[in-house]
Amino acid sequence: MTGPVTGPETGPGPGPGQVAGRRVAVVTGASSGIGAATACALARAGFDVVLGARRADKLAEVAAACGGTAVALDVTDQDSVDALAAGLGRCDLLVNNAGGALGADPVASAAVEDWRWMYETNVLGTLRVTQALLPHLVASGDGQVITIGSVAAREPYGGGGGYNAAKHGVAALSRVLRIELLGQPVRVCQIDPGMVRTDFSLVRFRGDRARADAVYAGARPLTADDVADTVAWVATRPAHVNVDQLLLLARDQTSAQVVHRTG
Ligand code: 8X3
Repeated sequence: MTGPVTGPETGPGPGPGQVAGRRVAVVTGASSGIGAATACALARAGFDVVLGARRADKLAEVAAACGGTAVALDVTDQDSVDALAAGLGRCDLLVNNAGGALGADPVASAAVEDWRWMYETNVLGTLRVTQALLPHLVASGDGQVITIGSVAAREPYGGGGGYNAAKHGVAALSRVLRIELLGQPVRVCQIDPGMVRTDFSLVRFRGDRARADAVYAGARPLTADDVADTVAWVATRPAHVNVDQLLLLARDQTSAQVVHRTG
């Protein structure tokens, strides 16, 4: 995931309507997991990558490993997002990856604060960054927004309440954006992964390692690199091709809670 960049020295050549020069990709939540792997995959694909996240030390490590630029970013803070946008000379691709789940409690007893955190990071965070970078994306002549959703954006499941609501919100935002940008030189894609082995479940279960491991027990989940590879594929289609929505599941998973396990 975080190996040195071995890809081309120059970015993908300018297509019709594209601004010349190396293309710039911004990845949020890039200090670990899918975000970190995506930043490195895009660097290998020839993008200049700007990595945003709150954890500065971890972020600097990942940025150094993939030859990108680390920028402290809190998607729940408008000033932080505005500073990111103001510091960019250009932006051709935005990968909205920051977000996550907190808790798996039933609706009857879930903490409103957990729901608020999920809504702030997933939905409003995506809204803030997208709004802030949209002028750059339009100006690039061939912009693209790729948002990391979830199978939870498509299927409700018991205990998924707050995360389901947040990811359904993200999905609505992404689809509406696609409609509203018709006629503009900006593609919009939502990639919905299922089970991916990252810190996602550890965060969700507040550091309970046994509970987090149980999510993946006996199955072969996707890796962060699998998702990153898909993001890079979407980002390198020709400018007239818009992959609108993509559900990405492990072979061992057919829906949110149907997983084949051995042992
Ligand atoms: C994570 C997938 O099924 O845990 O986005 O909600 S799930």
